[in-house]
Amino acid sequence: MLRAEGELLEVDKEVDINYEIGDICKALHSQPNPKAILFNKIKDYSGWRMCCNILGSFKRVSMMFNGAPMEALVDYYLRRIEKPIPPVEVARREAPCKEVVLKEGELSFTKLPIPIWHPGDGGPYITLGIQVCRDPVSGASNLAILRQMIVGPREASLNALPGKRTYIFYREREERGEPLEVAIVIGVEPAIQVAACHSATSLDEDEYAVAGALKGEPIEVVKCETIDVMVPARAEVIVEGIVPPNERVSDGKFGEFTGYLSGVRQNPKFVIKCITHRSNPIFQATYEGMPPVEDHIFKSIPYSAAIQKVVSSICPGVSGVWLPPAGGTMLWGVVRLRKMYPGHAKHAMNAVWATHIGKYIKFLVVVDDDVNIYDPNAVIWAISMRVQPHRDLVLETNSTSIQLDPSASHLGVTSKLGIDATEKLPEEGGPPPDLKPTLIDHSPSIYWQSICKVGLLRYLSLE
Ligand SMILES: Cc1cc2nc3c(=O)[nH]c(=O)nc-3n(C[C@H](O)[C@H](O)[C@H](O)COP(=O)(O)O)c2cc1C
Ligand SMILES: [Mn+2]
Repeated sequence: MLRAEGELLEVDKEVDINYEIGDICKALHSQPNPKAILFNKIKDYSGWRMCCNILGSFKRVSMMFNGAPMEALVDYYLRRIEKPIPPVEVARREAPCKEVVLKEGELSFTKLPIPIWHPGDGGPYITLGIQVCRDPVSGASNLAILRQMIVGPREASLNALPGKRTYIFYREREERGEPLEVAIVIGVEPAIQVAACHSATSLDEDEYAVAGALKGEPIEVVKCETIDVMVPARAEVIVEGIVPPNERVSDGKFGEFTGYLSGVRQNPKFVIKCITHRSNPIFQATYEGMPPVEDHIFKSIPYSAAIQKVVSSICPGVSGVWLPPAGGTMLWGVVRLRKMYPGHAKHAMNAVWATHIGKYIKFLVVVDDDVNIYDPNAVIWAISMRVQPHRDLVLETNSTSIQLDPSASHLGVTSKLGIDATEKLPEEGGPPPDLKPTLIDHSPSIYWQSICKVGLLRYLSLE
């Protein structure tokens, strides 16, 4: 499909997983609308191919949603996930991900083409593994994308940040002295990749059902060989394993989604129990680094949607939330509001900051509903023309941060700025009605009405 749409670069030149793929991907990202890339020949890994940047443009993300324009994707996502479609189990022999099952003596991460991405990284990193585990109570499958550094032939770190579901499940097991069973799934269809960044509202929400809803049909899943976890039958590679309690390994440095190398941290340890893969496997990976790259682009849809869903239910008038990729899809947020009462924009800010993903937003801008929240020019216009800094800023200190904010003086702690860029009511200190300038409005003009009716080119007899 990507090939037919001209969205795929196919590379036959042999490439090295150590730094070369990283450098190529970095260069790819400096091009406008970077394509997906497929490496057909990988040094020392004959029989393997590698794909990167599959969902690294909004055009390709929108292919999942019938080609909807970027501005409509969050609403499409929310509409699709309203009707979860549970997965269906298939037999082992029908699961392409089990075409090859490695033997005990072969169980090593060195069997897989895992790149070293940036100079300065602490080791090879799996950057687009989907980590699947289960809620011990309901059995619901949980998906996540967590970077993993290879620290030994059978060992890798697991970087589940505090508050993530994977972290909660691991800590629950750890307190009981038990391991968490985790499968790393590599090479998945877009619906699964996006569902792995879904913010479930409860621990028993099955994220395969979210992936099914996004796809419009059930995801086929199959039992693992050695652990009680279900994995997508059509995946390219499965690494089954456990994360034992009370063990930590050094993880880092790594060129992160902030554009900075992160420091070394102690993270839980993943240990391999089994590896299976297709007979002609494609290893999927993604380049992390200076925004915007694939991580920021596709994640903006489920993250913005998660906040919008909760906020629109507790604050009236909120019709859009957008986390732009340039802010790391986390540190900068924009809210579109139809203002109804004094202080409404601040109500909206507090609602956003109260959500699971929204609590990480450091700069939060609220605009009126005549502003396109997806257009940075429009947002800068609103801030420029509708804000009085002494009146319209909210500063919060000692608040929650992403752990990786390179500006923070304490890990996980940040101050936050809310910018109320809505037009102010008189009660909010806005201009009194007799002084209030009005926006240029063409609608009373007969010419404007004709242009809108037939379109500019037709109006000019150019079409
Ligand atoms: C490419 C990529 C890498 C990510 N790496 C991490 C990571 O290392 N740690 C983390 O906590 N979240 C990471 N995330 C975000 C999580 O995948 C996301 O928040 C997910 O919903 C967490 O799932 P969970 O709450 O089920 O654990 C990453 C996202 C993407 C797209
Ligand atoms: Mn999840």
